[in-house]
Amino acid sequence: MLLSVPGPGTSREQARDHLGELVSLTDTAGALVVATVEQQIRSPHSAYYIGTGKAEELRSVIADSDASLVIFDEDLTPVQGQKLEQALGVRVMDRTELIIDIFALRARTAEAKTQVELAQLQYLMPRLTRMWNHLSRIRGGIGLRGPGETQLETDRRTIRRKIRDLKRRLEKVARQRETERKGRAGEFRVGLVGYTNAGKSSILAGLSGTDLFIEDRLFATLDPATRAVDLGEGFQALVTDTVGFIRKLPHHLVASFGATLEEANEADLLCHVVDVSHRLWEEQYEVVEGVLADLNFNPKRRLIVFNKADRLTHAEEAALEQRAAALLDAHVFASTVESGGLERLRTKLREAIRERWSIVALTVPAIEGGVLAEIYREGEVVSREERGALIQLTARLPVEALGRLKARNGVVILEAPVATRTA
Ligand SMILES: Nc1nc2c(ncn2[C@@H]2O[C@H](COP(=O)(O)OP(=O)(O)OP(=O)(O)O)[C@@H](O)[C@H]2O)c(=O)[nH]1
Ligand SMILES: [Mg+2]
Repeated sequence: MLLSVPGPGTSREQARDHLGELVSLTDTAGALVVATVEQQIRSPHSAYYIGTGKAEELRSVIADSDASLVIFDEDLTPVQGQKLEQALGVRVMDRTELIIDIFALRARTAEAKTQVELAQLQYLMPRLTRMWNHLSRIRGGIGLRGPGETQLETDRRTIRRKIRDLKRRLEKVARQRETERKGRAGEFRVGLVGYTNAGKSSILAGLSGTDLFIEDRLFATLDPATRAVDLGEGFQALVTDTVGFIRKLPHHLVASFGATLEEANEADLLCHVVDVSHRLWEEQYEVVEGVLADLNFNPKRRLIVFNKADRLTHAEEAALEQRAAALLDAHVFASTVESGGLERLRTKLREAIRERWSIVALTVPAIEGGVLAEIYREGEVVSREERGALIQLTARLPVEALGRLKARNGVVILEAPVATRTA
């Protein structure tokens, strides 16, 4: 049974869509929905979150529908969860637990599994007492007391140690990723972020012509996937697909997945993919922007991709075009199902590359091995000529690198940068 508790100021339409999202989350987790209950409240009740009267009513819905699990579309404190379970006589899950559960089901790679396990343990920590109550109830003996404080303490210590281990493992993976990224410094990198089910993986599959796991369900992707994409006209980019976001995304998960998202943060261009055919796309857009802000994302360039544009009429697209003009970032319409639906995106990506690279002629003292190495690492050397103690180069370099090189000993940049394309 699902219980949604829209807060004040939630419109009917919004409340219905939020409940719809909870139904698909539940379906993704593999549970069957037998009843849904909606309860508007002004502020959460400290014991049950909902009022005592409502809890009574829920008991009868549970009995009528034969529900064995109540899923709450909010986060419950450990105490609220415990009290509700006692009052309702069935297992109660809150939104965070449900989402973490889906992630656990979906995790395939070692890294994703580690990230999910960390989130699970952090969620479990303050709820240990409740878990123990479950166990003692199952044992069911009269007068059986809960586990002694010592047992609980031992468990807490074990979990704390496990959490530390997992964090250490993830830090190691993060360092490896960083090394990999450094090796790709010369390439143009694009990160795809967005609400779950917006079509990020479909876009990467469409751009790269490779297969990716795509599904009309939530959280199809947990691991970042990077593909080389040929953008035409001699342009190339490395595009990374990432885990999707959702409303009220558990902060444990955001924290654990921070390292994989770092890939998108350091990209040369961050594409925020929006399912523009969704009634609540604006809310979803804000949710994603909120998570990015929480993660301290600070992308060099940004582009909003209005995906699933095939579902819009021309009039709707024109109206949106006007609204989009008010947004701060550049935007583009896209569709992964229409033929040619990604052409405008490809053009935008080529433009972004053009803006980033400059071709320059420069001289570097031959003894400045470090500077030369930097030029080779960051850019592409088109020609090289040794003139005594000086080396004359023509190179294609990122604009940011030019600024840095200018400040180096003996480096002279002979020509004003000319915007150009990569060969
Ligand atoms: N009509 C239409 N459907 C699309 C489009 N792009 C993707 N879809 C569908 O939207 C659903 C989700 O696509 P995915 O590519 O898995 O979305 P995602 O953003 O990667 O989702 P997560 O990995 O769950 O975050 C799939 O059923 C796709 O077939 C589009 O341009 N038009
Ligand atoms: Mg995906």
